Amino acid sequence: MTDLTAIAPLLDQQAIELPSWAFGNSGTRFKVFAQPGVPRDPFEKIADAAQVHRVTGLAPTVALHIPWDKVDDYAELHRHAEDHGVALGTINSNTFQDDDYKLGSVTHSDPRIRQKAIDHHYECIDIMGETGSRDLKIWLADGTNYPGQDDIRARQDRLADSLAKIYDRIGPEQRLVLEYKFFEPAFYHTDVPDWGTAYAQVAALGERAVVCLDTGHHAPGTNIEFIVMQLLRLGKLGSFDFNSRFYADDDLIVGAADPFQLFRILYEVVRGGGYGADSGVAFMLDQCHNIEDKIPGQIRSVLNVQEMTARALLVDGEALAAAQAAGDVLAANGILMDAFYTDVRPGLAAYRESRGLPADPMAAYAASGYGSSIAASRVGGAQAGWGA
Ligand code: AOS
Ligand code: ZN
Ligand code: ZN
Repeated sequence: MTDLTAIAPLLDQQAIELPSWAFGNSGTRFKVFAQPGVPRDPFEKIADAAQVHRVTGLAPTVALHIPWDKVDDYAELHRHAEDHGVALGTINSNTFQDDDYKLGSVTHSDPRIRQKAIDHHYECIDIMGETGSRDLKIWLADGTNYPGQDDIRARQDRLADSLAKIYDRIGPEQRLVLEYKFFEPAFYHTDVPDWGTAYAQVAALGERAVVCLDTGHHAPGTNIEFIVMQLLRLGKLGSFDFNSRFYADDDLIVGAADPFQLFRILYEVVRGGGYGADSGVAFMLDQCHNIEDKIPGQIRSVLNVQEMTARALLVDGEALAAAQAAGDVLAANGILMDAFYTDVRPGLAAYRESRGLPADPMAAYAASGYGSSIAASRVGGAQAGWGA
């Protein structure tokens, strides 16, 4: 068994935010499969998310989505989260489900519609004040489907103008986090398609504007760890939306499709100072569990991140630097691969027990009976809102 004692203090700092929408019914454009026991409101979503934290110690916060998680009293939701041993995290805005936004939201040519989208973000910032959230995450569906449909440069200028108005309202302890995505729902161009555009837009805003990297939002074959390195180097990597994919924005369990890619990403995070409580880089999941059970799906996800983080923390940095300096290509590659191939699972089980957590969180959740109790007591669970 690989002894993880040396990296245990770093493992203690791991925190992975869960998306509230992962607990609701979800699916694809073809079918939403209803599951028994899914939450009927944001309170129940938080109760479910708290189960993930209870058995893993890894997921102390829950991201909300407005309006899917709209409630009358956010202070009450805040207290409810605390009572369940978790806190409310990132607030995600939504400008993609209103007829007015068919041709764009903050980039729309009509100032009335732009203002409506900006006002929605102001509402989100007000909510952040009540929930104690630090981050406003903006993902935009804005884009066009056909060449010539709109002036793509003018849209970029309108985007900058709208973001500046939103950023003006962001409090001194808060951050605006801009997420990029190269396609979908728009298929010719999107207004924030890549890290470079996101970087250019947030750099123009100021220090408290940063980029969110969703691992499913790149063209196949993209070297995502290079982007991680570059954004960290520029001081603009604000957060991750972790998930995995085989084809497009599949939103499958992180680490399921390509564990090696997750390792390479986490290695660059660790190497670039993006890991740890004070790094300013927030780890989040952005996933949907369309066919598998949702709470165990989230448990498996945070454990996958923990496993790959442990492997990344095991890379022998000194030996790697020496091999790199010596130009020893195979030795350098071998050092990285040694860490990747290390089975950290027994060591992590021992680590968990040393922290009063179950050695096997999946088994502990299954044994808890929580899944059958919610299946019996909740009728008419809510849809996640959209196959995010
Ligand atoms: C959309 O593809 C993005 O991944 C968003 O981050 C997210 O899924 C959505 O905003 C849900 O809030
Ligand atoms: Zn995302
Ligand atoms: Zn996505």
